[in-house]
Amino acid sequence: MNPSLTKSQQRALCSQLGHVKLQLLYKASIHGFTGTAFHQQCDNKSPTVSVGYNASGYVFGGYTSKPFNQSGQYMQDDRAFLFTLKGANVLKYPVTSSAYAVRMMNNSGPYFGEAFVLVNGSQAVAYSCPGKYYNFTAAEMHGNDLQLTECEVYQVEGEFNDLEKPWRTIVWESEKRKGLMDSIKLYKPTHSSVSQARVLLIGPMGAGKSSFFNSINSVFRGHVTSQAIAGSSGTSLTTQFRTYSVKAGREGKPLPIILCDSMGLEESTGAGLDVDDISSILKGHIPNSYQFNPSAPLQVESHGYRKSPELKDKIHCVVYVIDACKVSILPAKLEEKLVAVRRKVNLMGIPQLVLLTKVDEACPVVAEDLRNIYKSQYIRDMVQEVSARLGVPLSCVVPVKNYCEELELDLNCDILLLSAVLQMLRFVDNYFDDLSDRFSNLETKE
Ligand SMILES: Nc1nc2c(ncn2[C@@H]2O[C@H](COP(=O)(O)OP(=O)(O)OP(=O)(O)O)[C@@H](O)[C@H]2O)c(=O)[nH]1
Ligand SMILES: [Mg+2]
Repeated sequence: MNPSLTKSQQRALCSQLGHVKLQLLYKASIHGFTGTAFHQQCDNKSPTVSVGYNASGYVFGGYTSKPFNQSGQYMQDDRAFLFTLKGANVLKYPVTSSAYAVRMMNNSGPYFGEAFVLVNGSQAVAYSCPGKYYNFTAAEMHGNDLQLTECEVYQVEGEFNDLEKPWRTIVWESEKRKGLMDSIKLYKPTHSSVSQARVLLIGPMGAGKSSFFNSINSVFRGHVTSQAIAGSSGTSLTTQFRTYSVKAGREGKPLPIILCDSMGLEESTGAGLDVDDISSILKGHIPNSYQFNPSAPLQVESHGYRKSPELKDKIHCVVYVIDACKVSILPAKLEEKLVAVRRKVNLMGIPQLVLLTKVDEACPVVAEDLRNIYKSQYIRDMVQEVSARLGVPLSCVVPVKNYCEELELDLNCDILLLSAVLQMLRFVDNYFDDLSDRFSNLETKE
């Protein structure tokens, strides 16, 4: 039985209910547009979301936390609401007299107050009469088209139908953190002319690029620091190209990795980081502290343009930083920009990975305990979606939580952050390996 709600519609509804999952119980086109069929599939099930579809393209329905039955009684439900879906948005019409939220009628489908019924009187129709006890506009909710092409009821499943078995294994112990830190400290690029790997962070504004550098810096400093300015504003907060070297401790040596922070990508053309500037960064032409100007990308004759960059100035790995909460609502224009960037990066043979940030905001189970990250079905779905949207393999997506409000370090947070850095360094190795392969191929040809 296939749900008619698309993944993004399901996600939109779930986000109203606290990141849960929907399980299809009843589908009228299969079980029948009758009260009997509906009750057979749905009685005693709760909470539920009932959804009607009409030929005018409207998707609308109601939520109740109470189980269905056939008693003819009203059920009190403070949480009940009716809704209509507008793209990825849910317009909600909450119950106005909660004592009459749902009525348990045996000859009909889901019956909300006296205002809205799906499969009314065992027919493929909806009943709609705004007022008792829900307020909505019929035109807005279903376009006044009451003929149903489909009706479905989903059970809302709680968080802890989450995965029993994690989909990636990770050890959450302090030796693991130490091991990761040591591997990073001891890392050496395989190319002798380069002492530090250069990793470029690209992504929509506010995705957490600057925070990622701050977080890595914090882990090695031993306490939370915020050297790069992070936060939120209407436009990108970072307006300069900054190359940050991370030090192993306050007086320590610089680590063999440089994180390059860039301005955020924006949807509209002429705003945010320019795709031409990205090319110049990748090739190593853009100097540290360069002030981005979205309306005029850096030119060969511009001040500070590095004319003959060496291998150490080029980017060795590109990291797309994406906010886990915004994956499913990534604007098409932004997705296009990212895909265009990816094409350029691919052509230049630079390895790339996706850093999925804000996993704590995206999933409450993960917020509660970061160790649930690889058990959360929701995060897994996000990883799959971002992988499909940007066209990168699943194994190239790494979820992290940046430090943003805490003052003290947290072991689990560190382990995820450090694992991400190690993954970046492995990708940098691929870059140099590929480079020497190409070089030796050239030599044999000559
Ligand atoms: N909860 C949570 N908040 C985060 C995380 N990462 C970043 N933030 C917050 O998101 C906001 C934006 O983060 P920044 O690091 O400034 O984002 P940016 O990508 O550098 O943004 P621009 O420079 O404006 O393009 C800040 O308020 C951060 O505290 C995270 O993993 N979890
Ligand atoms: Mg920034």
